[in-house]
Amino acid sequence: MITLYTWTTPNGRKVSIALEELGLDYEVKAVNIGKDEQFDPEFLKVGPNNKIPAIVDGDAPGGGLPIFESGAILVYLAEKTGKLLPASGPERYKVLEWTFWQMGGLGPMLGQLGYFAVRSKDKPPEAVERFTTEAARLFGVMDRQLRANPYLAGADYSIADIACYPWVFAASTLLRQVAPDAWGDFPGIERWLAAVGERPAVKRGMAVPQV
Ligand SMILES: N[C@@H](CCC(=O)N[C@@H](CS)C(=O)NCC(=O)O)C(=O)O
Repeated sequence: MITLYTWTTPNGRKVSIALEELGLDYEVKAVNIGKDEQFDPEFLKVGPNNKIPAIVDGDAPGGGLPIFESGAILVYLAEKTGKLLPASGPERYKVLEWTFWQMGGLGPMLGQLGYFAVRSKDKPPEAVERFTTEAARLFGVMDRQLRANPYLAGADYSIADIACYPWVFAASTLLRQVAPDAWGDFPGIERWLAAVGERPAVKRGMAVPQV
């Protein structure tokens, strides 16, 4: 059994979607980051960076295996099951390319935009503009890829789509209202959002954790 430490945020939902898609048995431990539970010493044993998500795979060879960082978790789950990430060849690197693009670009930039445009008291204009511009650029990159391909890494749905979906979903709803300049005419993204959002496993994963 896998234990998932998570909260109601895009990074957490990447992992619940993957667990649902892969049909893996898991239990959920909600870590309320609004109440600083990510600093609980018990959680730090699996999440030493004070952030969700993290998992412990109780069935790993050699005993319970803790893993933090959503990208590492997605690769681990895909390799454990042999699904959503090709084992070798150019297709594998296409999936990794777009997965890391999310981890190093889309996620952090949208996270900062969300902070400065929504949660910050002062909403400093320079910071809002910097992250709005970068978010718009990243959406443009993503849209070009999705106009030319059904999914981010090409023909097949993969962990790259799972990594991006909860972030783009949040951006297309909340962020679109508070930072409208970040969102333009993105038919490729709109088509992909609808297609991915229709998947039953995505619907189930987006509802985790239930609080
Ligand atoms: N690079 C990390 C980012 C994780 C992350 O930023 N998690 C947020 C929630 S989406 C968090 O736990 N924040 C709590 C905090 O910053 O104290 C990953 O991909 O797992």
